[in-house]
Amino acid sequence: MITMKDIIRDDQKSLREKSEKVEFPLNEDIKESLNKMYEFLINSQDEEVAEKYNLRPGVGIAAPQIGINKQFTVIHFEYDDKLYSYKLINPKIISHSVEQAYLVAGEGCLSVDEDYEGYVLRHARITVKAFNEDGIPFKLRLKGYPAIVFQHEIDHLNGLLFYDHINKENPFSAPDTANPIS
Ligand code: UDB
Ligand code: ZN
Repeated sequence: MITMKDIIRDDQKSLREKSEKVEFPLNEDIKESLNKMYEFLINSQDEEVAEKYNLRPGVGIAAPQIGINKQFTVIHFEYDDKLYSYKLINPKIISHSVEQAYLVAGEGCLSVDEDYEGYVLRHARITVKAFNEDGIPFKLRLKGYPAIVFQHEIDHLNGLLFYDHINKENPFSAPDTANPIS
């Protein structure tokens, strides 16, 4: 099983590389990685398992975070009574709002052990195109917190970390038009 010691931290430069597209049909290694990443999210959200193995409660994890620089990510969380549970291969934001949004509490990351305070400005609404494990394309329209999570994970596939988006001079500045999400 994946535990925190398997997760690549932000002092490793592989986390800053752009990941390569995945080819279909998926090979067994990638299928196994997807399953292990999903299992990590489930385990990390289970209070007993998380305590036993010291797991942070994850809502998403991207392949570069386990040392695989390929374009896939797994997302699993419930929000507003809706389940967001996806294995995304070669995901891409194909359109986004001009309007921005940010989490009032800021962001963290499984790959970042320190706290970085400040607003992470992101697109308020996105349309993501991705492929499932069988190579079938699908699109998702997301807003609010789910849109933040998907952008955070897709950023990892491009070598970006949440604190890259924090304004260094003024970490808690945001345009009046940006949506605070609490
Ligand atoms: C997370 N989890 O998984 F509101 F039950 C974060 C960590 C870094 C704190 C583990 C998280 O926000 N969990 C959470 C939030 C709730 C209620 C709850 C659990 N990530 C994913 C990550 O690092 N992926 O690479 C960081 C999130 C910050 C904003 C979006 C993703
Ligand atoms: Zn992250």
